[in-house]
Amino acid sequence: MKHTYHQNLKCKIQVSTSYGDFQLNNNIQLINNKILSGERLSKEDGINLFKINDIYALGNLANNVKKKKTGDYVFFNVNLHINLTNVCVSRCKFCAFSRDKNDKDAYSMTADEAVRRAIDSLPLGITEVHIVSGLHPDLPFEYYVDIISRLKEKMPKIHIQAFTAVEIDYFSQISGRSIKDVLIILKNAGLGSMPGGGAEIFNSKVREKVCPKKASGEKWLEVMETAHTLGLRSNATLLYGHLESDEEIIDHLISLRNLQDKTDGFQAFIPLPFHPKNTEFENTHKRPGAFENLKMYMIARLMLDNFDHIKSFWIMVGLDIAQLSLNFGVDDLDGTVVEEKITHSAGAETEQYISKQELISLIRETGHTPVERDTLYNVIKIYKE
Ligand code: V47
Repeated sequence: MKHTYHQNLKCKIQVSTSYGDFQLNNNIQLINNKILSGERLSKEDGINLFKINDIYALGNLANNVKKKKTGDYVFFNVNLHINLTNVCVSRCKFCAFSRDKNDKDAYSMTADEAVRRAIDSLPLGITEVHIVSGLHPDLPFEYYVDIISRLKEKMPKIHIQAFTAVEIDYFSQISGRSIKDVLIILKNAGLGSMPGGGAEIFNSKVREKVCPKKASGEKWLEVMETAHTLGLRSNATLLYGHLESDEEIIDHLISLRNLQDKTDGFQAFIPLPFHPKNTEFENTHKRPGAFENLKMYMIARLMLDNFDHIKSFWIMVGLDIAQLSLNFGVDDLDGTVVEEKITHSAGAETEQYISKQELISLIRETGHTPVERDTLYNVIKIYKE
């Protein structure tokens, strides 16, 4: 029989699609069975999850896990982000925020300025100040301790979540103290918990290419383990959409999962999509799209079975995807934020502030119950209809 071009093509597509569908449905079924029986997903399962493009099926799995953990609650917090300085000796290739100290637009806040900024945000009802900064070549460790003590003195009820594991490692180097001592001094000054930044991607080959001067993945994990042992809880992140492979992402998640088994000190995982504008990757990369972002949330939820919270940082994915993510495994929205410089230096077009009321409406529209939390996930208020 003579086939037309279209008949041939249709035939080929049908054959290959039905085989592909069979394989993928099989993968979803296997993964679903594992989840239902409480079996942990393997590295191979994780890599297979990336191949599944049926986001309804994947979303269903992730959402079921989310519901088991937090029911129909979706958490949010009212916070202020502060970046004390953009001067950084690390100059990571994915970062558009950092500057050398003599650059015209380099800045460093005084302790007074940082405290003033926090006090000015009190009328917004903030319960948390979140501080992440560059690795400044000249500011001494005492500068950071002083800021924490003064913030705590002026606002004793506000939780201070500050300094990535990379910053803590740097403080250890500039002060000549051990990581443990640095953390004890900061904790005594009023540090409440640590953000999850600086994790990027743990794989050393990729890390060497995207942030060669930064503390290693092993060091990041070591600092977090020490912090958790001292009773400081923290978050964890992943920067994706640059040079990393699916396998390297899964390895990153498994490293976090292993440490969580040991310490139970992580509160939330936040996947961060790379924004390439004004970075070395501006001409070679584009920002991950909606599909990739949702998939990342779902995969994180399914792989990180020992993390209670998967958080969407709406600043990086946009409010639309942040809202949609609530039906794809995410249970937490960060936050009111107020000021954000890192992603906005790299071309983010989102606002920098959203009101508490807007966050509540956004969550309600998805059929979830908004729950205002403090930094340690104590419930402040449940917003029932
Ligand atoms: O570590 C830097 C990332 C992080 C870019 O713990 C970039 O609750 C995208 O960690 N495109 C800092 N991302 C922010 C961060 C964070 C944010 C919100 C909540 C929490 C939390 C932590 O931002 C850095 C790096 O991974 N980053 N440059 C960029 N061009």
